[in-house]
Amino acid sequence: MLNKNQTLGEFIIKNQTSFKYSSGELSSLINSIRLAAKVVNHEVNKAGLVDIIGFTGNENIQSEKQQKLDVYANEKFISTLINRNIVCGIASEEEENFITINSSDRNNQNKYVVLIDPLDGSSNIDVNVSVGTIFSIYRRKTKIGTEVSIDDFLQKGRNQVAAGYIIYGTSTMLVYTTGSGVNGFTLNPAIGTFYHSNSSIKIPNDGNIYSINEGNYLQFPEFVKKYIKFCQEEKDDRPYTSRYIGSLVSDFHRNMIKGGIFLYPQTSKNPNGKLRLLYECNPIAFICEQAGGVATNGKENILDIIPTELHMRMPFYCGSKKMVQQLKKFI
Ligand code: P6P
Repeated sequence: MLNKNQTLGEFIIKNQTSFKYSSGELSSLINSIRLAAKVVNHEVNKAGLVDIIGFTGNENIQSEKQQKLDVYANEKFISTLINRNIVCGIASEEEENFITINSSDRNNQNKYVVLIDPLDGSSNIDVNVSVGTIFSIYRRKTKIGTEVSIDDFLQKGRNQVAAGYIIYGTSTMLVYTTGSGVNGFTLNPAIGTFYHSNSSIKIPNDGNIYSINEGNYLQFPEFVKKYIKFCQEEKDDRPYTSRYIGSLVSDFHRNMIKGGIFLYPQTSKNPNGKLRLLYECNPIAFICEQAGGVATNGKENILDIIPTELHMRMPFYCGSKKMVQQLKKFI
């Protein structure tokens, strides 16, 4: 039952006992993400007014031009997580290697690692289009009190204990799951509080929106070209509508609410796809599946893929179950 007067903090406390690992740590971890989200939101919303837009002149490890807000968001989320001393390791799109947080200290009982895309869709920052933060949380695999290792991060998406995103759009929303459904919280900027605005979000089983960067059409695999033509045919429930923002969180969020499919296939520029498995595909796939949708790389369920590298990329197709099933018929 949706109680729009319920704050995110109250929701976390109320649902903590239902979470099988309920030790309070995950709750305070989600709370620290909530705090960082407010801080980043404040900067995103005034980016046009201060000298924080534009390029830093540096490149991140993806050799993508790093925008100042990327760096700011990365620093904010990492420092908040470290200051709260809740996690034993962090991996970020903006950091070449994972960060360990005094995990070799035998007194460090922290058992979670976080993987994060601190500001996804950053190419949209300068043109005032919505961007987002994506996070993924796992329990460490290595023994508590020992050094965190890469194995703690290279876990398949099925192992996630929680995942979510913040969308800095016409309103700022935090959407997340701990494996018992998907809930959305909208920020009231006047008082800096997230309120429960969407309860147990379910993605429509079918839809008529397809989201893909058709500029890459000539480079797509044949099955994707056939599917796009299927979407454009005039027949029964088609042509579908094409909607593409170029910000994964925004494109996915719209499709989850209205029904639709998001596609980022492999291209000649990105032969393994552009999106990163660990901190873009897996968290979005976990949320999608929890909302009743499907996420695949064209061959297998995204959540079953065993990662081999921290920043590995993956072709990504996710959304309404019937639309993904229709796509698969062309493979
Ligand atoms: P393209 C943003 O840079 C991002 O990582 C995702 O948020 C988005 O879905 C995709 O890349 C857009 O890529 O090649 O269409 O600009």
